[in-house]
Amino acid sequence: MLGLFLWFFAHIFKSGWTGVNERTFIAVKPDGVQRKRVGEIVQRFEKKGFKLVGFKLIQASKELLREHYWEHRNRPFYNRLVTYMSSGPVVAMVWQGLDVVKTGRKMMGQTNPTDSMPGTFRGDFCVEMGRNVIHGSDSLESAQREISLWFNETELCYRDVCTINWIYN
Ligand code: D4T
Repeated sequence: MLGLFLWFFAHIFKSGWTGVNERTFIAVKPDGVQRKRVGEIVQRFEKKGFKLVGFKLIQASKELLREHYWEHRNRPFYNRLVTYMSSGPVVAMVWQGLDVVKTGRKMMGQTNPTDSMPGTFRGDFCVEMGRNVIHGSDSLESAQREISLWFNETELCYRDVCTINWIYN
């Protein structure tokens, strides 16, 4: 019941999605799952201090992926991207914390792994743009759209963590 209330609150009042309650959608792509990078990706988000709110292994349908990458529908790589993303299961996650959208993107690195610094997921785990291991929302608006697309409200866990005062002042 509390979860339902918080979900409505977050959707109606944007402030519910900001500050320490900011959330982002992160997905380990099929290559990342096959190459066993899930554990390390989860570990780095946990080590950083972010809170895991949603997590599932899912074989995404092409319909879901076309919707997810709708902004790229007219780009030449769109069909190839949808095929790649549907080629195996994806680990879909929601992470929460202060500035998690921006920080998540920094942790990922650039779209092209060649431009990604060592220490980032794409800098460390992959070499080609068409197999770049991880997705992360690029704005608060994208995060909200993607979280509602991939998760329903009952799959998200709003919970307190006892380390909060050791992460935020
Ligand atoms: P995603 O959305 O997967 O997190 O990647 P980015 O946010 O870093 O990059 P994007 O939306 O511009 O691209 C989405 C996805 O398409 C692949 N891609 C991209 C590709 O195969 N060829 C291309 O020329 C571009 C620009 C890689 C990521």
